[in-house]
Amino acid sequence: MPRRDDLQCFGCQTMNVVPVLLGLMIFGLLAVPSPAAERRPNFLFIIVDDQSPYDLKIYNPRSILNTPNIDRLAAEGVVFDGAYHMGSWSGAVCLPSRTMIMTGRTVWHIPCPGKSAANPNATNPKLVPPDLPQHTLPAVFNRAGYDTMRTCKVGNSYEPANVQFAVRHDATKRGPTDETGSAWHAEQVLAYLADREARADKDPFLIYFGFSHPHDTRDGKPELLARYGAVNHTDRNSLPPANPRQPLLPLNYLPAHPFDNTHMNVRDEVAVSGVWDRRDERTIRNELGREFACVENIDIQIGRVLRRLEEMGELENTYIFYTADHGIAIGAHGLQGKQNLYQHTWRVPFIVKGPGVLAGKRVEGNIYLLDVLATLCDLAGIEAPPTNEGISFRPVLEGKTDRVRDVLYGAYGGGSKPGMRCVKKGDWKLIKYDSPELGVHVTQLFNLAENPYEFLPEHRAAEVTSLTGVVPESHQTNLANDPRYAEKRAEMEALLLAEMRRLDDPYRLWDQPDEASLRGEPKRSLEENK
Ligand SMILES: [Ca+2]
Ligand SMILES: [Ca+2]
Repeated sequence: MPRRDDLQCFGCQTMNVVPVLLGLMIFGLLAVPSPAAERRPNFLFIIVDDQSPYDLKIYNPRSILNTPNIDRLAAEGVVFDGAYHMGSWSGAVCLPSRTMIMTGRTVWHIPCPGKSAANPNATNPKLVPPDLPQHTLPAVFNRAGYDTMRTCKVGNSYEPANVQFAVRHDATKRGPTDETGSAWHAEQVLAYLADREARADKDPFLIYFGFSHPHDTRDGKPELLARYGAVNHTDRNSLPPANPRQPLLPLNYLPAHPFDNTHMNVRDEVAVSGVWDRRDERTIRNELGREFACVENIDIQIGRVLRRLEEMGELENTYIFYTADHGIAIGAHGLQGKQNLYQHTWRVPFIVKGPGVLAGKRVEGNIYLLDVLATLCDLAGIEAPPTNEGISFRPVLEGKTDRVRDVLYGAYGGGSKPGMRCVKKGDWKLIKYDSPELGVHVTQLFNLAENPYEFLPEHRAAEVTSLTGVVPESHQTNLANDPRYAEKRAEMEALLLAEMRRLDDPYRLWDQPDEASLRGEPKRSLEENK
């Protein structure tokens, strides 16, 4: 790059000869500081359906799941230990989770499709802006000149955003073959990239690369099932065969959840093909084998797309995100589904690799999936939309800070209301379960540094430890009613209430002040709280 005074001098001397041509040349030199800045970055946002971070070796060293491509992304990028979805007011946890990703808004500030009143705030225009569709991920990136493309499962997401992707190939693919399974989603992306190459399309792209698996039904490909000793079990009247190649039970496995968590009869807990209401060792280990077979296939498909980007010369200029819409239990805490707030389900896997992103870095982050929109905008040099409530975690990706917030809030209210709430700060986490209708009033307090698997007293039972091989220490338990932690519990209870107020949670729990009575209004009846 010539020095500025050289340019001025060069311009003075030659201006009389070919002024227009040289003027343009000089302008060009000044306007383009470096070749790298000419190209805007691409985005490949990979999202899988229902995956616990503990499936993956990067989060659980004892996992036998083989994911070389995801591991490579982790080695070349930033791995988040503190990535969460904010929650759900529906048994279909996908729905609010994916709506939060598309809108960058918090869980009580997003629309709720159809006639469902699952989110009581959904019809309040002050809390859920009517013009929200024009401020969603595809709308914002379309306006900024990006080519937007998506493939994903159908349903349980925010359709007014989905329809705005310029190219869209959605289908629910949970079968055991390439045409009916995860390979289909990869084929859509590969065909899109081939088409761009044929047209020599140089616009930057945003590809939303969604998979339908490992959400049930977890029908794996035969060769991958064999690796994990699993079968696509369909007979409700028999148990799947035991096989030593199957993944071990989760460390926090229980044969049943110790109490009614307000939604024990939800589909995921009683009707998933292959598991149903069973929690025996053979059923759970086989189902984990199926889960792993499905995830390994996803990893293979991701590898195909990454290789293609490399061949096209686009890989180095592409930010790659890997995550899931929420976690899943599959035997942990005696649960099967995604309708709870334990770490295996509230947390999500989250990896980012790309230009300027630190390599091989591990961070807490304390991010929500709803921060993705703000972050993508920040990385693309686009202003986040006015409706956005997320925080860009670009400073975390670039090593400028380790986290974007200190307090995390989670909600689950898809069953009996109000349902479950949790709050986390540092090592401490409070979970509360409330249903006046069911007579459920339970509080759990965990120190996650000492008890990362959220062991309960039931995890110490002989019939459990004989299966898991783990005997939790006496302090690795629910500390909510331990007088030594009364002060900590009070602090966490206050934090939870503050978060519920801040986020317009329309409910209050049994031992929280009733906002209406504080205002001198009559206390809400049970019926109104439902
Ligand atoms: Ca899901
Ligand atoms: Ca284009």
